[in-house]
Amino acid sequence: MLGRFVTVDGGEGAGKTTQIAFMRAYLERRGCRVMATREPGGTPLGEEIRALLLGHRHGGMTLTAETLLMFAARAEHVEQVIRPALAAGCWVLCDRFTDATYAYQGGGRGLSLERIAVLEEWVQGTLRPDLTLLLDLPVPTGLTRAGKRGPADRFEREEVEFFERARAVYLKRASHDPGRCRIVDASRPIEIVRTEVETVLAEWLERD
Ligand code: Z5A
Repeated sequence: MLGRFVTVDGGEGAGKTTQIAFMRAYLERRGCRVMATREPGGTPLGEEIRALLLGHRHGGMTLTAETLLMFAARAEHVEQVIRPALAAGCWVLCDRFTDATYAYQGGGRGLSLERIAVLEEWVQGTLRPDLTLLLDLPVPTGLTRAGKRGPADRFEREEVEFFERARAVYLKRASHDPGRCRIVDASRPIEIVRTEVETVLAEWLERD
């Protein structure tokens, strides 16, 4: 069976982690080998970079440094984890990927999308997700969910407008690339979202 690169993206508290656990179980029941991972992170160095990116004491990080750190973690992740797993026939389920850079560093912080595209090309070459599930929900709903988890990290302390701009970029990218992206209404109850996500995966399994 072919490996597939599936990314799950979306705003704060959209339910990415929750749904990836269901997706993993579903695909394994269907006989797939699955590797679940996340960004920023996914490798020992990537997890250290994640701690720098999310850590409170780095509130003054420049946008250039933030973006390059995202891609430094991604470079490790792509070469050490994602490409080898795909080559071994695994379904790779990745909690956030480059759409998040376009949304947060591009939409949220105002970095030019052309600059992000240059880094994407450099770090990933031709690697792009086969399927991206965009878990979309109103920003206040997601922030309320995420807020119940504990102290806010460096991103979670941003203003609502920052997340609204990120959401707009996510939705624009997804609507311009319907072959890759599926927008899932993540404001609905967990089990409803799960059913829709599993239906999408079932369609992809049919393609193999
Ligand atoms: N970032 C970036 O700027 N640029 C990049 O290139 C990348 C990332 C890759 C960390 O990401 C930050 O990195 C992120 C963007 C930035 N910050 N922001 N914003 P992250 O993915 O680790 O952080 P996150 O977005 O804060 O993830 P999260 O809040 O953990 O959300 P989630 O995984 O989507 O949600 P969850 O943990 O599954 O669920 C959250 C809670 O909601 C939990 O209590 C669930 O039980 C509940 N939940 C889930 N689904 C539902 C439904 N359907 N109904 C009701 N309640 C639900």
